[in-house]
Amino acid sequence: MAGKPKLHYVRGRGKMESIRWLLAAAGVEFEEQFIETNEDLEKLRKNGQLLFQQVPMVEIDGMKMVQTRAILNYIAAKHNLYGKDLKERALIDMYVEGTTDLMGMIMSLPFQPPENKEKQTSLIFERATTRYFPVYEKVLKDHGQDFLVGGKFSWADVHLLEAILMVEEMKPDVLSAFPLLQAFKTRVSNIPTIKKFLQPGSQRKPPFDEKYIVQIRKIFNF
Ligand SMILES: N[C@@H](CCC(=O)N[C@@H](CS)C(=O)NCC(=O)O)C(=O)O
Repeated sequence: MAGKPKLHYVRGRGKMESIRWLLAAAGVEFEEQFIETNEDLEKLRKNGQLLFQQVPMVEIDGMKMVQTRAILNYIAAKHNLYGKDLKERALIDMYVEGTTDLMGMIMSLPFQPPENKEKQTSLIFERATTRYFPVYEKVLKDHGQDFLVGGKFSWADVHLLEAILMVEEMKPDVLSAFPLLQAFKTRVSNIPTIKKFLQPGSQRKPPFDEKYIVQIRKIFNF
């Protein structure tokens, strides 16, 4: 039997967090090897472990996978969270890319110059409530099903819940105009694997704090 996947990344959310979410949702236990210093990163690079000299890197099924999207695709397909046919997969891809764009705006916020932060924060709320969340609310309304695609729990649901919780950390009432997304959030949060991941002490990571941003800058040299 293959061992547990081993995740190589910093001790924070970043690009690895959606991978942690997806593995957790699939009920897969995983190990984490944290990169704490630039030397740790350089060691991985020098050992030829990182195809493009970047992390996330996940050791899984005898591979050393890099590129976040490739890793997520592999896990989703392997654990049957990627639709039943090409058209469902296309929908899942579109929904996931939307939530990825929204989460990308949030993830870049701590790295913005201070004078940009207020503007960027307003833009995040505007995009969440006028561009992204209305789409998912409408999808749920139009088909009347519990999950976004094919009436079955998929990667798109996992990713949307992750995005909702990220925006709610900044603005707790952000779902006030989206009743179906509120119900969706409760429903998906109560799926046993997800419920476990949402408990304190799980491998889910907190948002970056200022101290951590300094460390990240040192690790990646920027
Ligand atoms: N396309 C890659 C980008 C990965 C990436 O930008 N990783 C950053 C850390 S989050 C990194 O390793 N930066 C160092 C570098 O690019 O040299 C992915 O999605 O995984």
